[in-house]
Amino acid sequence: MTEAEDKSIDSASIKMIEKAATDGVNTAFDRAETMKPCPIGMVGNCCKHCGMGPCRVPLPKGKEETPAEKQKRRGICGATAETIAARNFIRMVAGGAAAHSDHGRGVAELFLAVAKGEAPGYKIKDEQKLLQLALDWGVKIGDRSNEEIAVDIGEIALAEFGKQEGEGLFVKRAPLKRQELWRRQGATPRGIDREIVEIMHRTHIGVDQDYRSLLRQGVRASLGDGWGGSMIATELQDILFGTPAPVLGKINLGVLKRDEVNLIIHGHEPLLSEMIVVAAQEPEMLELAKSKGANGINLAGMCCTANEILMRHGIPLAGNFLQQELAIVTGAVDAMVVDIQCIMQSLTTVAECYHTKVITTSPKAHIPGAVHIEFDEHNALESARAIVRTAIENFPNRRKNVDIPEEQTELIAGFSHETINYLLGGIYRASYRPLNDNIINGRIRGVAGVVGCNNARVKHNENHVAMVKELIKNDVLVLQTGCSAIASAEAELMVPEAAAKYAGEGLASVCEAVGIPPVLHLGSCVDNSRILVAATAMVKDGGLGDDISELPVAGAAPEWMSEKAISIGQYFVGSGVFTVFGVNWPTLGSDEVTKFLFEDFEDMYGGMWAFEPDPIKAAHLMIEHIDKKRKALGIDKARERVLYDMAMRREM
Ligand code: XCC
Ligand code: SF4
Repeated sequence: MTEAEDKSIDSASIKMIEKAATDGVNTAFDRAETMKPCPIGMVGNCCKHCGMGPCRVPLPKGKEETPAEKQKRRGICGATAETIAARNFIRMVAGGAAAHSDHGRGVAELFLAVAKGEAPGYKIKDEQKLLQLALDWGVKIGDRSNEEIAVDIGEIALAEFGKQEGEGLFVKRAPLKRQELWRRQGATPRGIDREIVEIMHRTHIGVDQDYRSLLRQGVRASLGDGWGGSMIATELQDILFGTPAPVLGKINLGVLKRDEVNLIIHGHEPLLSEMIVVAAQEPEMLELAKSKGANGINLAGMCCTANEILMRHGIPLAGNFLQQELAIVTGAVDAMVVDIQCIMQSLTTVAECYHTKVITTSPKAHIPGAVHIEFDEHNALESARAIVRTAIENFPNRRKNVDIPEEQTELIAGFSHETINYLLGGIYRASYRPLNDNIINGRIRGVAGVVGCNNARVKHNENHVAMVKELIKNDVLVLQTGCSAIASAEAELMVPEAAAKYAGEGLASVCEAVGIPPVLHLGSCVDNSRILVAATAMVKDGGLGDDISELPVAGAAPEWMSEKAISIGQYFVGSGVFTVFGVNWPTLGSDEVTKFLFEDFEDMYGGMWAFEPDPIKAAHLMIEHIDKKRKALGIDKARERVLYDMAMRREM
């Protein structure tokens, strides 16, 4: 195995890692080798919340630590390893919940501007979803126009962020039993911002110093993300830009074109990218491109923005988190436009070795060395045109070092909750009944959400693909978002043919009957809220218990790295889902905190965390949990019958 083959399982990426070495370019793959993690920080035991620190609390020397020894293992202020690990953990939740929610706030602001007619170029695309939300939130419909209704919805949505008292409005979407549990545990989120600020307060020196109460606030803030900020982002994006429906797309670095202007859109918010899609199709832009010697304008997405524009417009997807630098290494990217989140600062230095222009657009996210073209939502099309023009004008500057790997695969994306409902239930009676029935009769063993990032500490895409293959082989239907979805698509798991190739017989038979892949692409990271909605729909359809925690489902992020992933995992757990993370676990420095998250949480929330770096073993932890839930529901025997039938069929 070559050095590059050790870093990714994806052949396009391997080629570009090699090209980067030839071109003398330093990437995250190189930096991960030289940057050794701090062993105390890695397990969560380093605190720098005040100027007396950083305090690095070591792990206990042996198993038999005396009280006197334990007494000494503290920060200067007296904080124990438990307090420090819990504080660090929930600050990660706060960071992640803040990122998702501030994205949601941005969408709500645009939504309101569109409703008021202050954002030309945008309009409300999904009327049905608008009216549904109006019903959910008690907004008067009558004979009011969509815009009038949307003004009310936009204002209510924005107020959710700063609400001081009461419960988040989307809490009511959860199963009743779940809502009651949250109230009992003191975990029902109030205003989204409030829960995040409260984490920052409680984790300040000398405030909350009981890891149990710290972790409860972590749950609360994460629920404000999943059932708050992220859900607002997804709902309003769907109303504005259209609810995704299944679409055939292409993926991987091979989607870049040698003879066309390549413009990559990278980041998270679809606000700008929707307009770039429009601008890039304008005849004047095409003409300008031709005048510069290009045969067209090729848009491609990266990371979660890519998921958004793929789902809604079928725009090709160039890659996931660890492929962002590699895209530039092709030498064929004329501009990479970014907004917020998961954008490597090194993009501008990598770009120096080629001709690529890196364009930042968010007032919240600047990078030295990048061109800044601020996105003005009141004049969005003009901003988008300026960006497309910058890319076109840079096309003639391409250097000799262009090499685009040919790899690209197909995928079907766009499985929103609505399409799953419709596909499985049929046109006349959209419902989750067929999914529930197939779970009850055992053809589908359960459902897993496999989500999250790439992490340069492990081989790119390897854990995602290994875990997903193992799950579908065992008849578990897999729902995906984010960079994890991209990894599976690059491995050709998101096409209907994958069912016959990789899925167990039960799952394959359902996929073939409905015509869906065994691995469904549900969108970007804020769209993990779609998984919560889907899980709730399964509960409401009946036959699988009264709460999400009774469903035969599990979650995972086998290559997680971002704080957003921790917030997502925490709201999965807080919603009653068993969730296993790979790579490393940030509280291993405190046995008590880890045990609390991995074991005690199950009694409190019905869902709990687990850590397992081996993706196959992790998949089996999920399957075991699914089987445990099947047994509790009394549907474990059905599956044995299905398997028996299949064995008999094979013998015939
Ligand atoms: Fe970022 Fe959303 Fe993680 Fe990918 S999966 S690395 S968070 S782009 Ni959200
Ligand atoms: Fe050290 Fe306490 Fe300050 Fe943290 S808050 S750096 S543990 S003194």
